[in-house]
Amino acid sequence: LWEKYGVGEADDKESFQKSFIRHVTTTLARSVYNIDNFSAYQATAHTVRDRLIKRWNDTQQAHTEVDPKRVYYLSLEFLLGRSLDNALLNLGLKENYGEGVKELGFRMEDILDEEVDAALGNGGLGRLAACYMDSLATLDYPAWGYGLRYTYGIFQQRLKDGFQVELPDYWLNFDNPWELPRLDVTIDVKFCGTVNRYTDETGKVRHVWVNEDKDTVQAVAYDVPIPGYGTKNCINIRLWSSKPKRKFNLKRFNEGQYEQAVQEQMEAENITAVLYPNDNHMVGKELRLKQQYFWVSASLSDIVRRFKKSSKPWDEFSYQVAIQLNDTHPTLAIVELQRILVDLEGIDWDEAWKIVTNTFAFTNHTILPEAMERWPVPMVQYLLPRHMQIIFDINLFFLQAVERAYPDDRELLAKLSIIEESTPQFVRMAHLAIVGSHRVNGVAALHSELLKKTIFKDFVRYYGDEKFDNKTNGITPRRWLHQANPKLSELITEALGSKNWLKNLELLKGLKSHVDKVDFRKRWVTAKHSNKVRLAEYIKKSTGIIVNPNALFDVQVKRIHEYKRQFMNILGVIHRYNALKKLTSQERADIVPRVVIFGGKAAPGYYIAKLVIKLINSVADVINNDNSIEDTLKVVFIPDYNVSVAEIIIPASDISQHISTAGTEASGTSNMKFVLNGGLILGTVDGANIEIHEEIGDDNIFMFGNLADQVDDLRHAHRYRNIPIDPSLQAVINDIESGHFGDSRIFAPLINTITHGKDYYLISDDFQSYLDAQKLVDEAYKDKEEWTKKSILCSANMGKFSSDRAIQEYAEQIWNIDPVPAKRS
Ligand code: 26M
Repeated sequence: LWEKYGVGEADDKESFQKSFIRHVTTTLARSVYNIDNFSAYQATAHTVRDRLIKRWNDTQQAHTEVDPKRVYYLSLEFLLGRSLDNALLNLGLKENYGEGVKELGFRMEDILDEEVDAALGNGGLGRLAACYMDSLATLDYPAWGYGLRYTYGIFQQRLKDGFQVELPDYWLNFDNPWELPRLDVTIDVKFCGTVNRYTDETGKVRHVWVNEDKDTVQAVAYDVPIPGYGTKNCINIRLWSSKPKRKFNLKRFNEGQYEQAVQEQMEAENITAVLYPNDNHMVGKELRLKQQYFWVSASLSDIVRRFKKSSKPWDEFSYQVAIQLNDTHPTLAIVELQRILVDLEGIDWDEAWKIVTNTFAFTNHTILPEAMERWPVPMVQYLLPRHMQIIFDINLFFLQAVERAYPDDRELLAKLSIIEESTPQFVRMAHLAIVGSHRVNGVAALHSELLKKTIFKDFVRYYGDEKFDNKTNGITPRRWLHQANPKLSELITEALGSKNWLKNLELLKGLKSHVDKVDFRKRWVTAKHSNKVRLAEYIKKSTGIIVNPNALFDVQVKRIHEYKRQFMNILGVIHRYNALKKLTSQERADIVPRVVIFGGKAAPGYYIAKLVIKLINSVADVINNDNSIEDTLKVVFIPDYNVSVAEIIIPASDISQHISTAGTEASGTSNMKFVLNGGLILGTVDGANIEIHEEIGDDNIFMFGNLADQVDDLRHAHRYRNIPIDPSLQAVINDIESGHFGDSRIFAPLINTITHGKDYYLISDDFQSYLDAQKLVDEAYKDKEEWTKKSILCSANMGKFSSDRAIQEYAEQIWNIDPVPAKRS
């Protein structure tokens, strides 16, 4: 049939052009004599979409035939970025289609640049989910993503007088070719109501949850196809959008209360309106809890419906279904499945609980106490009365088992309890997630160890440590090297003799034998240089600042957070500036010029993080306009850091900073992206930095600072003893306080975090060793040939950090799933 109707098969230039013109004239209803870049983008996107749908159908058909165990990745965030370039490359269409648009008078780069990012995530956790979907598709695993289709993604960042201002990200303003609305897949989701007890025909006590129509909302599915690289497989992310079940309150309308008549409708639509912009920080908003249940309920009913189609008995559920919880955000899924099995299917509690725990596994992404999800019991009780009962029962049976194992340890019961016995009580979502899962993992070796030694220590004591393991994060080399850095990708392919490295990143090891070839190094440097020119142009366009592509590009781009210590970075910049000013012109001639580049969003309510942005911009203003230092230092804050900006910044970096206080950054994933692109890193002994160090060796990374096991003692000392501030740091603080960077009063709360606070993130303790490490960077960069060798060895040793490796570990060790390749029809 596909052949007969000529839908979405052919890959050649002519078929592309035919389809392009058809979409311009029909889908867009435009004249072919009047196509702007945006229309060209839409027509190209729709042409690619046709091909995606074909593969997507073939993949679903293969899954239906085999009916394998499937994995469901539940994530409130999928930070996909743009899709067109990625789809063209993964499908192998880029060359032919590039020729095709060229003949029609367009440049593919301009077309690609028309796409808005799908920014349905905050940062690391959301982007990780996107990389994992790419790997699941590439490795042919039968997998689904489930998430929410937010009307507004992460806010857009502008700068005004150096301060961050937030603009809404209304990304669906124009048509979105990367989603397939499934108006036929709708699911009712209940809220509030009451629970009735009854005795069923077998004499068993059962519960039924009933509510009013006005408290039910409808979930509508929107499917986002995710193509694998070098495979026919194309998997699906199902995003739910909320809409009212009861269309309109006619009674209210007839009473003349128009506003009230539409209010219910608006409240329903509100549920998926906006992505919460907090990263590594919990906010206890009721609407956020409603989002979580709405999403979990719709997803589980979809999953259960699919399972029921195969008519297998319930005790085979966990042999057909694996559900991965991306942090605690979907933890209610555990309760919801238990409710479905017990209340709706009439399965005995214990049997149901076995099915539930064998189905779920939980990934923790942070150890920061302020990020731990806790929900007030009265709030859960009001919105989800039956779930609250079930949580209490889960907790009771769990604590009874603990009590049997440790009859004399009453403190242990309080520590392990899912319920925090405060006023009001709280539900501890991480505890619920651990109790309801068969496996719990951290995202880098150190992080997973710290979980076992600190916040989950008591659970390790009870369950033993087999339940807790590590799955070090990974990134997709398709987007983060092949797509973002085409020049380097081409050079690597040529040197290795094939593109196989894109599916087996360990093959990059083959680059090692090229390190000593002068010509290869020259081409490596040329690729890096052209990326730096591209970034310099972007900086000029987005900030007006002119930077020298021959300078050392020093980059820190990530969410702005105290634990990530952008503050320490800018304090170090001030130190450097003051040192440069003291030099004579002759001495300055020996200095390697530096461009220090920042980027990242602060949560709108995070006052201190916003002050850090202001300080960076104030310091940049002074330094960039001081001719006396003769362009040896420039400071840039690139606004609105997002996935597509990252794709320009990362390949252009010489050194990037990953300088979190030891023990606070669970993994970090941009560190992997930088090194894969031949950028060196300056980092603390934290997260995945440690494993990157192990892989690339001492000579190719700059590590500094106190270790995680020293942090507690240092914090204790800051709290209870008078620790003098590091003298170099004090000098920098004095400089800010003297008004050198504008009215210092606005920075007082920020400076206080070090001087009058407890220096919780240990900037003073690490400052000297940070400056020392920076000095080593300056020295090393002077020897260009040696630096280039380091750069090559960095990429060459990054095989481990492919998301393919990570996904294979999850698939084999946690999910127990096998690949199901789609057949070509
Ligand atoms: C929670 C409650 C209410 C509103 C928002 C949240 C919330 C949202 C995102 C909490 C945490 C969120 O993300 C955490 C995160 O991104 N963690 C990062 O995960 C990466 C992938 O594993 C790691 O590499 C980073 O180190 C870690 O900070």
